[in-house]
Amino acid sequence: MTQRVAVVTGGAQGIGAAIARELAADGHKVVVADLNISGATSVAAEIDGLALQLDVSDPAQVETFTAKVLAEYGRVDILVNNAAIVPFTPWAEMTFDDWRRVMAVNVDGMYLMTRALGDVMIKAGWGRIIQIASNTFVAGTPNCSQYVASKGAAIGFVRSLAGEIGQYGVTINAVAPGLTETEGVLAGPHSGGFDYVLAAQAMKKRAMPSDIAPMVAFLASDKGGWVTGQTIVVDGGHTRN
Ligand code: NAD
Ligand code: 4PL
Repeated sequence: MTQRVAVVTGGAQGIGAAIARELAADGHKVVVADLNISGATSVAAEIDGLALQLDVSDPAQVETFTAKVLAEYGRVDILVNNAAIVPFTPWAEMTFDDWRRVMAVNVDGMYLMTRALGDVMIKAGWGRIIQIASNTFVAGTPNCSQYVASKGAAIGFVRSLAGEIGQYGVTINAVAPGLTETEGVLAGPHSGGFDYVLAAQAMKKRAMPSDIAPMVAFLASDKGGWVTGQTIVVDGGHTRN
């Protein structure tokens, strides 16, 4: 395989870390971008990648980040927009601040990163953009309506932008995982959802981050080049559409 430069946001732990490992195993140089620089540094060390601290919701930081990646490698071929806030917020308790923060990271972050790095790919004439969505958009999972709305935004974005950037050799797709055992989920109330989800899944086990990463790597590869504008649900058959 051609060695390419991949950026994985939120790569310090969970699904992002598994994606960083998978892309490195495919031979790519991986930039692990995260708010949590110590976590990003240990993942990057494991895979001979580069760790950079980044808040994807901050336009100035995204600009500096992009300049650093280009100074280091002179190219960016693959972008995985994985960083997100995964809240548990019953509607009765939701404030406008809760709503805005999730939109800032999950939606503005997707815009800013795609604007900055997608434009590099468009100029180069080859690229892969993968947005991590969620099967909550299909299932209508309660207690995180701002999050589900943000994942719907991602799915809409991918559908629309694919038609504009395909002519430059750039694909954009979404991967929609189901409930997956990550540090983030284990630390909060979503961990109480595993029994329900396991009963609904066709495949009877808890999803691990390593169950999600291979689909991302496929979409990032040359072999994935005829797939664009799609949302691939990777949830052990929890939802079926
Ligand atoms: P997690 O909470 O375990 O890890 C998220 C990572 O993103 C952390 O390292 C965190 O520091 C980083 N991050 C958060 N805000 C950031 C910001 N503003 N800038 C840069 N980095 C930031 O999450 P996870 O469970 O691994 O989820 C990863 C992705 O998968 C998310 O997009 C999430 O919505 C999606 N997803 C997760 C599940 C699940 O059940 N775990 C299911 C479906 C979809
Ligand atoms: C099925 O993406 O996909 C809870 C929390 N349950 O974040 C998710 C399911 C959660 C999910 C998700």
